[in-house]
Amino acid sequence: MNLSEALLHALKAQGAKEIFGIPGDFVLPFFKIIEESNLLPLYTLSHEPAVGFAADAAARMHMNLGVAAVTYGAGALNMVNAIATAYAERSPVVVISGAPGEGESQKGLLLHHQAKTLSSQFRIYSEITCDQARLDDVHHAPQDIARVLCHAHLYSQPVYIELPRDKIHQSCEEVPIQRLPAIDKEALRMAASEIMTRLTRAKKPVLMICVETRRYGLETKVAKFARKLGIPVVTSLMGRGLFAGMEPPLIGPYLGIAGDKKITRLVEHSDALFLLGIILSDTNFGISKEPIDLKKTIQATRNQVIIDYHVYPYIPLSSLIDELLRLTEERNDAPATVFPKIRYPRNLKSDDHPIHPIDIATAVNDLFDTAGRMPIVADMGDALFTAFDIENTTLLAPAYYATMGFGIPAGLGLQATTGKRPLILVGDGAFQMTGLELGNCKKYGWDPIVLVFNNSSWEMLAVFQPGSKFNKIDGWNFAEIAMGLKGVGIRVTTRRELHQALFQAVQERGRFHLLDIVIPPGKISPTLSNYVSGIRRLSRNP
Ligand code: TPW
Ligand code: MG
Repeated sequence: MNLSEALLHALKAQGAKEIFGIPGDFVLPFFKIIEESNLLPLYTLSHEPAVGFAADAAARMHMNLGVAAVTYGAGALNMVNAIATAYAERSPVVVISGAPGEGESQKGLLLHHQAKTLSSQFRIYSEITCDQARLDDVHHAPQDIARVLCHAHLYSQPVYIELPRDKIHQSCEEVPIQRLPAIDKEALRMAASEIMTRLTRAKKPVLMICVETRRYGLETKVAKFARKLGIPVVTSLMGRGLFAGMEPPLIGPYLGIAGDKKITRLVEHSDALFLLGIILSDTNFGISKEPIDLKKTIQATRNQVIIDYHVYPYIPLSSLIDELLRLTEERNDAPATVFPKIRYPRNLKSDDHPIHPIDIATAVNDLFDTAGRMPIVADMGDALFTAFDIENTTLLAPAYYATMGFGIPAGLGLQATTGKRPLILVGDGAFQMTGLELGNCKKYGWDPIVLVFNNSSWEMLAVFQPGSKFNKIDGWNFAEIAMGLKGVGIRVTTRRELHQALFQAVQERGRFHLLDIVIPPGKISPTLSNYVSGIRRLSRNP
């Protein structure tokens, strides 16, 4: 076995399902081995940010490793923002970058794609990955690969593997499996029983779940735990989409000042708020009506538990949930909290009225009622906020790191790894960044339905800062672009046209459908409007 095969076998054994990539001379031989070994399918895209976003989406969907393979310098450095997204939002993407071989670096010449020094790229990636390995010693490579893959799982974050091109064919031992560090069982029992005591003594306990609950594949177990205790469950803003299809015991998303008032009160008045798998970000907690004193919450995040001013430093989330379930084994389900159901808009009027963002949510809810729910990918901008008026379904979005350009490539990654047809919500500004990736659909048989919120504006910025001319962008004809990319493109300007085009899109499989939805200037979703006015109010009275 050579080094490349050893790496591919290890990726597959540890849960990778496919590789996204763009080749270059430093990785050409590695790509040849990927293709000829047939170990993992290879999907090539057009621009490296998309490679990173697609691999991130695949990791988020199947709750396991995503893989992004690129060339040195121009390729890898082009993917930095996408991997920073995965780092910030805890998505275990394995970055494999080709690199110059040992001999090449000793000729005294600068090598093409070299920015500063030959190790600059390694250092840049050290900032946005949780572990790194340069495979320049084939005897050591199996342990190095084992270690970084173990850490990708442990921290649920990206790792970086640099593959010097002179080592690609060298023979190599099989990669062992590195086990996770042993857990202190006594500490685990103590942490779980403290949490149980706090929750069962509280008058108003609330469980708030966030993305890590999904990253570690714990949604079903956590739902069972909540049912046993009868605790109401809410998601954080980032956690929107969790518990999709498992309605009870989920109440809805906590959006503080911008969301459902009853949920806001429930969370902010809880005497035992259990934050599970949460990312303590401003998007999750910066919009509280009454500030949440995090010191008084119970926090189980990734690999540690914090409770009442003390920390249990190494308690993996999955072990904690198993232990909590064990403590509730004897119990029957407790009565669930009765809570008014959130009403999502339905029955779009089929008339000649121009389309507002809420109409898009309404049309999608109507569609889901007849055709079933689809997984959604939302880009940054009002597309994301509009998703909060759509029934709960699997949702991928960069809701904390908030990068634009995620939507289209993440949708492709979702379909590549699950085979499911995604619904992609994307602003015109975000589409301008990565929308051309739709041109790769034909090659792989992907057929997402894409809803472009075409408001000729960087509207979210315009809402924060009205009056600036630079937030106007030219209204492109995205329907025509779609045709050029071998998909179906339809421009819609009225509610009737929106309804018709959406129902038509869902009926035709095999090609992507893009609805170029013209939105009048200044029309935004209720959630974005509440969010911005909430932030304004908070900044006036901090
Ligand atoms: C990679 C900053 C946040 S929101 C926004 C910008 C430029 C406007 C989005 O425009 P779009 O959607 O897509 O038309 P909408 O609904 O607001 O009209 N560069 C990157 N990411 C971010 N977040 C920005 C800039 C930004
Ligand atoms: Mg826009």
